[in-house]
Amino acid sequence: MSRIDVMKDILQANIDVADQIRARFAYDRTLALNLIASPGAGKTSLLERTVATLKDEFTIGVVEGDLVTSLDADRIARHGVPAVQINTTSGCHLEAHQVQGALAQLPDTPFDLVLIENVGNLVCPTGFDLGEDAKVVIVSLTEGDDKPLKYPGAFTVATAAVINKIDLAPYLPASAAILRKNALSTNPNLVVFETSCTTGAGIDAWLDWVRAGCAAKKAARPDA
Ligand SMILES: Nc1nc2c(ncn2[C@@H]2O[C@H](COP(=O)(O)OP(=O)(O)OP(=O)(O)O)[C@@H](O)[C@H]2O)c(=O)[nH]1
Ligand SMILES: [Mg+2]
Repeated sequence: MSRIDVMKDILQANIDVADQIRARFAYDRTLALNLIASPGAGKTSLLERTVATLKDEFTIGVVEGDLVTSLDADRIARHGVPAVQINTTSGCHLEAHQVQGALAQLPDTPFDLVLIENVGNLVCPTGFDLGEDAKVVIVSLTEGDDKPLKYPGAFTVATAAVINKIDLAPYLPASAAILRKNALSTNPNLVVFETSCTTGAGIDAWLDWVRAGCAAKKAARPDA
């Protein structure tokens, strides 16, 4: 068997499990978002902002992916929202069977919203379906405004892009406007947000998008 055949088998096996997750989320009418970003872009900070406000409106479960430690799950749990940490040891992305195992450890309740924080990496997570409704790419201004051009895959597969750390704009050569333009040149269908998880700027627009996604999922037929 060639290396390409092995990769195809791995990806197909992943899709089979992702389909099972998708079916469960469809049955429960759960909106699932898969957050992809470089290390330190602000994935957990955005999740903290999200659960802090939306936990009073929706039942939320969080799945955290990191090589080691439960630091991120601990940050979410401090908000009183259930979070399960996956440790991939050396794996650079989450796979569907890992997420399925983590979901089984969350409380046995139909969630309105499941948030999955992928391993910090703009490359490998893009190729693995986790049964989510949408991938969200987060890119911080500190990384430079050229990232959508250099790592187009993450922006191509995403439904939404969050440009984070805009509070640092005065100190950086990067421009949020150029980052937005580059993101949209890679994927014109992206919904783009500009946020600061530190000051809270732009977070309301992000939260409204998540609310709308939850409402759309609730209204969807289970087999849709
Ligand atoms: N100035 C500023 N700092 C931020 C912002 N968002 C996050 N940070 C800081 O950036 C650092 C990384 O944030 P995290 O939320 O841990 O990033 P992450 O993407 O979850 O990181 P990994 O899980 O390690 O990949 C922390 O020190 C945050 O406080 C922001 O909008 N502005
Ligand atoms: Mg994190």
